[in-house]
Amino acid sequence: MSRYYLTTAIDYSNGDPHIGHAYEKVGADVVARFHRLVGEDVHFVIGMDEHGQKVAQEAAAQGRSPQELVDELAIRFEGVWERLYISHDDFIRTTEPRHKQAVQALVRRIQKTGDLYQDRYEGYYCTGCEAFKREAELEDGRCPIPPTREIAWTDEENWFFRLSEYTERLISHIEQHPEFIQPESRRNEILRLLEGGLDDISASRSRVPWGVPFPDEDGHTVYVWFDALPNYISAIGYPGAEFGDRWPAALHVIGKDITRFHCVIWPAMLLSAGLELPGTVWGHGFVKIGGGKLSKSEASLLDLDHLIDRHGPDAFRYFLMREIPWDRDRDFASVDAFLQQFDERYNSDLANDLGNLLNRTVSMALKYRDGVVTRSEATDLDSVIDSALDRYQATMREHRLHEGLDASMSIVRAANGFIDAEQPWKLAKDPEQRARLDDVLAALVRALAATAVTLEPFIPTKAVEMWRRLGGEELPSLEHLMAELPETLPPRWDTVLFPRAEIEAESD
Ligand code: ME8
Repeated sequence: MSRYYLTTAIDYSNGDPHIGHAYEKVGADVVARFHRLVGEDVHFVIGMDEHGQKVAQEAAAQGRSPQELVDELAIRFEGVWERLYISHDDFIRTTEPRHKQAVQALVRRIQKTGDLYQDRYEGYYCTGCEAFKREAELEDGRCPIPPTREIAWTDEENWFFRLSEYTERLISHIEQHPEFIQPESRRNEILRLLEGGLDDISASRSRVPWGVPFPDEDGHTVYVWFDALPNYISAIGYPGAEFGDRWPAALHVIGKDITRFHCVIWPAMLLSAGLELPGTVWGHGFVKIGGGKLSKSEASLLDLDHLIDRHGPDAFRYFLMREIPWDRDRDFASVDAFLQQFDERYNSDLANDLGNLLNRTVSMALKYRDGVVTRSEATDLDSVIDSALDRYQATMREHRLHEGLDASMSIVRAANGFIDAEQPWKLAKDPEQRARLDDVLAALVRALAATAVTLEPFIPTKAVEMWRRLGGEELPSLEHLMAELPETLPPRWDTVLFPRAEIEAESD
């Protein structure tokens, strides 16, 4: 069975989970579930980035110890991921002993290759990015990425990593492996950056006590990105032998603001340590409101628990994946526009198109055939299903998740059109059309089955509910879908897949 190890960014433990975090975790979960659906041995890791100045400052502001803060937030994040059906196999926290040991082992290994040296760092540090900044990266003395944060002048003795030595090797790896950085826009960005040359970077901090102790160097901690990036190997047992069973990762899912860390610093660290590079780094876009990054107040208006409660977890997952393409930014004019769009999508795609298709098909099969669906001739609808399934697989394998979702929903649209064109209620009145009615009903059941299976990565519990309403039990793999089609629908049940939402009229 082929193995598929994928990860997401580990989230900073300095505040509540927000919609950007949810978008990323849901997208990665869709990828994980798709790979399980095609029969691969998936290992999916997410987690928390718990060290560094940002976390220490937040704890201090709350008058608490950093450990207390990160323990509480880890529970909060995991609770939301559970509500959103994130199917991770592991949840790595950088304060765990297994992680600290792995980081120290990796630092020692890099040290042995001669890529670490001591020097003095004098320059700016942005706590928001947890990154050292060149003067040229600042605008009016501030970092433009988290513009609300003060930038601090730092002067400290550090261990430095010879990042500059890896420029050529990174360029050649990226050129030889077009799949390494995706989507294309991110790849070009990183190539441009590399062409400009790299500076060495600090690997330790001597003024930040909240971190992994730097090996054999009292008072130094590992620089937070040098600590965070190795979560991808600590979670699978580095430096133990079992690490080799999962590494290299097939995919790192991250946001576009941290591609530099994942496509330059991380691969250079791995090359230095003599480890293989991950297959693909996917830098997804940003959810924006009013053109900018989410402000704290917008993030709290888009509270994840409220959004999940609004139409249920499946619907929220659907909306994120339907409305925010996986390869670029999506800007909503305002929080209200976001919510309005969510309600409209819910009613049009889920309550109307999908819910009605299921309802109409099941009702007709029960009414006209007592729920027994006979195997039948292929219809026009079947050729739509076949080509949608091909498109689904091709796009999902390339991580074009919004296109995969569209392929799946195209079956729903075609099936609704098919009902309107065939008018089964008329066929049912005409004894000569018996065979045609059987063909039509069976094709509709096949369409729904294909929809249920292909939507599983997006709406996992509703997809299973759909499958059960068709008479199935466990969802089959994509390969066995048509062979495992149930033939008898269970009697009617009362629940509606997606009840229509009452939408309040716009207030302004
Ligand atoms: O960057 N839209 O943590 P983080 C989409 N700890 N994605 C967004 C987003 C938005 N509005 N805002 C944030 C960190 N993200 C580090 C990662 S990995 C070794 C260490 C994404 O909590 C962001 O791009 O700031 C990142 O991938 C993830 O959420 C966590 O962000």
